[in-house]
Amino acid sequence: MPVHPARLPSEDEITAFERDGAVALKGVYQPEWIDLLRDGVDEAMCTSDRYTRRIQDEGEPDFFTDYIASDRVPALKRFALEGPAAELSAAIMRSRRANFLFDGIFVKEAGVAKPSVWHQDQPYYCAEGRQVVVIWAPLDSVPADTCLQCVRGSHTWGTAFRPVKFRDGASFGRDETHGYMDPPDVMTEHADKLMTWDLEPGDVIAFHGMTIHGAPGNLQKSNRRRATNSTWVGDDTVYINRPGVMEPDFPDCGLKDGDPLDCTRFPRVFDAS
Ligand SMILES: O=C(O)CCC(=O)C(=O)O
Repeated sequence: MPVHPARLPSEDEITAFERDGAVALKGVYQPEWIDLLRDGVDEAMCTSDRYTRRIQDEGEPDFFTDYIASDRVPALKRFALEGPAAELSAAIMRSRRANFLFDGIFVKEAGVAKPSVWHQDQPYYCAEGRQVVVIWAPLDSVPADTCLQCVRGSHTWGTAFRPVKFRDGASFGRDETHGYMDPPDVMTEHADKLMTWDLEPGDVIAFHGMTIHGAPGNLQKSNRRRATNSTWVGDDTVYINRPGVMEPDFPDCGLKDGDPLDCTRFPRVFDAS
């Protein structure tokens, strides 16, 4: 079994997550797990795999992103399988179990102006269901003007938006003809619904897989903005093969549409039953 988080979410926090699609949970990852994640990110940044990207706009430092780095970095694998995220995720989803889907790394060096595009996560990948939570964890102090931002209530809109590539906004081959709408112009249409937070290492944002979110650049003078996320699914969530290219994709997972996301590729890390 994985370790317990430093604390579990309160009933008010779970209700806020259900209502708003995102909630900040302060002080839930113990310092030793933050150290492990920092080591894992350092190692991931020295290596690469099929989802490793170093996005560099003219004259700017790198915006490093990666998915499933836990496949090649033991510290990240250990965090996923033994760390505090699994039980936290089950609690926030009100699920008996939490299966680990994959993890992500998002490092914006000081001076990276590039924003992380507005998007929902689920339309990128193979999870269909209501119990999907992403736990976004900063590894540095993050002021609200640099932090992840979430559009309050957008997980309840009943609309899947067309996923686009962070680097250049290119399509993954899913659009309106497949039921994926053009993403809204958040800053003009939904600026009044933006939620963001001042966070310290150990705090996380738990957001729903259908919540629209994005992040500004890191215009701090010298502070890096390192963050990892991990995506978890619960009892009601199943595999879906989406049209076009999925990211990340798991071609060898052996699942077909409607199968529970509960197998070696997507291990059941927490189980309260
Ligand atoms: O940290 C970022 O800049 C973006 C994170 C993100 O989009 C995610 O966690 O899904």
